[in-house]
Amino acid sequence: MTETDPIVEAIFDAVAVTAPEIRAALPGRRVESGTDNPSGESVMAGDLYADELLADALTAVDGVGSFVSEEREAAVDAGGGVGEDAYAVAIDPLDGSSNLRSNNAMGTVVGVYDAPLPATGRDLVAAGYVLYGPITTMIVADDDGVREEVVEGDGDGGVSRSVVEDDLRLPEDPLVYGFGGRVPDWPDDFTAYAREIEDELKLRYGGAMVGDVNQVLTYGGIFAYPALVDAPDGKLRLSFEANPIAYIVEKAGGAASNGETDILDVESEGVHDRIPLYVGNEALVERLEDALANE
Ligand code: AHM
Ligand code: MG
Repeated sequence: MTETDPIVEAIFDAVAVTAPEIRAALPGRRVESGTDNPSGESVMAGDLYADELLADALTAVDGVGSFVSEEREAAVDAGGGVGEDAYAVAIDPLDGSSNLRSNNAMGTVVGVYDAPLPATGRDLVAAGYVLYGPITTMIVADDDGVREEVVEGDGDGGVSRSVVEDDLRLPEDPLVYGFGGRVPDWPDDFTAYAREIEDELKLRYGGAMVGDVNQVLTYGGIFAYPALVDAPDGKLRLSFEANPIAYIVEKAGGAASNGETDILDVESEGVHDRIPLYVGNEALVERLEDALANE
């Protein structure tokens, strides 16, 4: 598929239209909703609001066959079989929503699959994310490459999408790293790798994958949410987080691994499966794989 795929364009139009509305609704939704999601995590009011808005917007798009969300147990049938002519859209509505309380970055992650979920990352035809930073930006990746757009609401329910970078590539000389979890929970081999990296790169960790990966896309480097001693599958979800981010970073010339193999090749058993994620400049990801293989 290419950037001219009208269904993919309509999907990202719909995501962009929700962005100013989600942003405007956040100030009143910085509290826990009182419910847990299918991954057993506490859901913020902002997560629920974003999920509902995105579900309505995306199931209304012709060519979206199903809507699958990190916040929902089951897929929403949008009235079309998923395949070549209708896609499954997988959404993390508000990635990094624990940052709501501290007012730091967060975003919306989008994966467009041409197969029903669970699927592999090879079934992605496009992926992207909205980043709620000081500016609302949207990254869109497809077969043609990776673009960065600025999304602005017109105050009347419409939005403009302005491309500010039409061929985003990871810089060759990496500058930054960000690793999730607590050091005592990391396996020794990953800790040894991290010790090397912290002498070479600058720590930039904000606690929202979209924000931290956006720094890697901008400056070069590596982001990881590693396998943990007591949680070998890490924290991030394959369908909603790891696959879309892997697709984007690989289209930008980087690499993405679960520690052993390309994330995009990993078979998914259930839509809420977790997976360790190591993503960034190819040389850094290869070194990581070597470090984990030498345990
Ligand atoms: P979420 O989708 O429920 O917000 O969880 C995923 C987030 C990622 O954005 C981020 O990389 C990670 O959780 C941060 O976790 P931690 O607070 O353990 O560093
Ligand atoms: Mg998330």
